[in-house]
Amino acid sequence: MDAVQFRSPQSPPDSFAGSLREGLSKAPKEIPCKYFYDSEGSALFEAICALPEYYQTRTEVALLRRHAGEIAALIGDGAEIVEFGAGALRKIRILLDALPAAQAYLPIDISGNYLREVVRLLAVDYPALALHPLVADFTLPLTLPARTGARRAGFFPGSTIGNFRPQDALCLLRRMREQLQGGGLLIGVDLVKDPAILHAAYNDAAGVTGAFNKNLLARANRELAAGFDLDGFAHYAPFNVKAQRIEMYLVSLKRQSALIDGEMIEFAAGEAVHTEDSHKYTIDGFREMAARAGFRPRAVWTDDARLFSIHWLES
Ligand code: AVJ
Repeated sequence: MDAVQFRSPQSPPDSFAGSLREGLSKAPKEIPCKYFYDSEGSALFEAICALPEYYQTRTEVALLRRHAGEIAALIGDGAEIVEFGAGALRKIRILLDALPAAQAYLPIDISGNYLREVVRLLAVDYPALALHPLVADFTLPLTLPARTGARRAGFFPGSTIGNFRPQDALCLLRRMREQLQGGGLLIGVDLVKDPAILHAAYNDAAGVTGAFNKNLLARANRELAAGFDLDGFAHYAPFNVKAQRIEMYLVSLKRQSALIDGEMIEFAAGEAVHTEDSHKYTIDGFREMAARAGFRPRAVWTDDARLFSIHWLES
């Protein structure tokens, strides 16, 4: 008889334990990148954002600051801002400071704890703003409450769109367009550039990105007592020129095994676990994709070195 039916009940596939078991049972092995962001992982990501090699955050923040007035004029007064994945408060604050007449802020995030903190901090500085946090995975279909503001505008900074394969990114943009109920989307998109710059950004000298990648294993040890030997894995993040994306892997340096959610997972020496894709776009390539998703690409802002872009897409 199949041994499966005698195994203890397993965790649901949408939990960390269930996803990990499922992803590590595949060939090739993978772990969904959304599991990077527990509190340790979020702190490591904050550290990445401050790295000299990681140009993205500081470039996007500078663009938001420089063009905040123009962006605010496009969004208009009395708007309701929907943020897909409540990221760094720094960015939404730039937007809100430029939009004194904004009516409401709806951050959508999988972490209820993080959302509570966001709301607590913003309530102090923006007393006139209605705050409607939504604990949800915005990558899954979800119905937003009916619009209360004069209009709705979406905010999706940080080039999180790069984590999705182009086909999935297209679907996600389509869905966001529906959720925005006629409103526009302000979205940050990392650009294709010299591969050496990209490579350095994901292979920093201080090893913070490696620690961020390995946090998936550390998290499995903390939450699931998986027993991973962190030194038994290498961080590997090459730029795939043809697919225009950084690919991140954890490579097993030896033959080893780990117990995940009741299942013994074997790793061969040299076997890779795919942990993240970070797609890069040209400005025109991204505008084309947005148009295919039903948006009308309008303004786009970029820095002199063309490292990063922010797009305003109308419905
Ligand atoms: C948050 C998805 C934009 O792809 O650059 C940073 C995550 N991974 N270093 C990115 C990340 C490794 C980041 N995003």
